[in-house]
Amino acid sequence: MHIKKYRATSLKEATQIMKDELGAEALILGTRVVPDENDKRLKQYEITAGYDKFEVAEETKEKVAKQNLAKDISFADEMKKMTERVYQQGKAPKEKVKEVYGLVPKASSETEKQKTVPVVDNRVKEIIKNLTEKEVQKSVVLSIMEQLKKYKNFLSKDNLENYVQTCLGSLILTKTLDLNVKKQNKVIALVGPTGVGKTTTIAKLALIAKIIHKLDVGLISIDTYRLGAVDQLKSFADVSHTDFLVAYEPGEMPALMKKFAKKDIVFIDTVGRNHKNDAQLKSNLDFLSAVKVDETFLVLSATSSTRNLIEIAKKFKMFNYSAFIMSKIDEAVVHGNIVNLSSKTGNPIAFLTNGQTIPDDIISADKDYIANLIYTGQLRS
Ligand SMILES: Nc1nc2c(ncn2[C@@H]2O[C@H](COP(=O)(O)OP(=O)(O)O)[C@@H](O)[C@H]2O)c(=O)[nH]1
Ligand SMILES: [Mg+2]
Repeated sequence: MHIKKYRATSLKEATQIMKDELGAEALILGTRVVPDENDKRLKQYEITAGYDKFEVAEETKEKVAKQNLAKDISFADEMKKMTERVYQQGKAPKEKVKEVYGLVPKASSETEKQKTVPVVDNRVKEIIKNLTEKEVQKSVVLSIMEQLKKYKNFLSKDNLENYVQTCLGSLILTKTLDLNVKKQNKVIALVGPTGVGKTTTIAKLALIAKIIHKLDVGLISIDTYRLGAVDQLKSFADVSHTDFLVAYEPGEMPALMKKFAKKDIVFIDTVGRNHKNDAQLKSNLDFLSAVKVDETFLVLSATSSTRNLIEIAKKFKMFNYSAFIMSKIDEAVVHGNIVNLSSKTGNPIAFLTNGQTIPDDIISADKDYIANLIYTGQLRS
């Protein structure tokens, strides 16, 4: 699944640009009017298009491939290139190449240290300060510094930040959820505290599954209060013409699942409960335990402190979740808590959500993206 945005001064023009690039098969997921980037007094039309990887025009594929190539130059690639360069210049004995890949202990001659360390050391101090300000925990910062040490002799003030971000990324675990699951009757549940964005995230995932993958989607809401907590998902189901059922008792769950047996994918929305109250949590668990759930995600707000995130992650362990969904990254001031959470708990991040717009504001978790988000605070998409 790919989502891309197009802007132009008229809707017609934006549609044309989209069709030229993605072909006639691309789907328009949404349109909105936005201020012109260059002149805020003017308006532009923005189209959000959804397209399948294989429907993209050849020419575009090449363009995208080139961009990705530039973007994807990973730490290992960069190390390889540098090593080759040094090698070609005839300055590197074989041991040096091994050392780069951490196969033998690094050389530590005083002259080598003196050549690179002073410039880099000053920058490293700034980097530690930046990471700390982003609320990256000390243990994580130390781990990054440990990794950096290995490459000490190859660092310069120009490449240092890239290395730091790569080291940071290596401490973030991610998981991909394939939504293209036709005829699999895949059951996905979202759990988490109240107000973190579970229902909104389900609406985003459901719409992507429906529109982009053309899946038959079913929605189940667990309402343990009988207080109309399901209204929000029901409204979404009505508008998007998605089948929707409500369970009021755990015992009703098998029958509801039977009704949805032919659905490609079923999303179960739970009502947020106080994570400090085990009995309340357990009541949600009783519903989910009554059926076979393929995958459970714990939704956590990126605006929470590391301490709270870790505490909530512990409390929800009983749900046996496979990954986190970090919501509201657009509202968080700093994002160090994401790497703290992932490295501390050993659980991966599956998605990030960055706003209230359905289905646009959801991003599949990617190490490079998260490392850049933490390091720079930029939400670039
Ligand atoms: N800014 C922002 N708001 C969000 C995001 N996800 C959800 N929300 C908002 O958070 C509020 C609570 O969301 P809801 O889905 O009802 O949370 P739930 O109680 O966990 O189901 C709503 O106003 C949503 O529009 C997000 O990624 N960014
Ligand atoms: Mg909800």
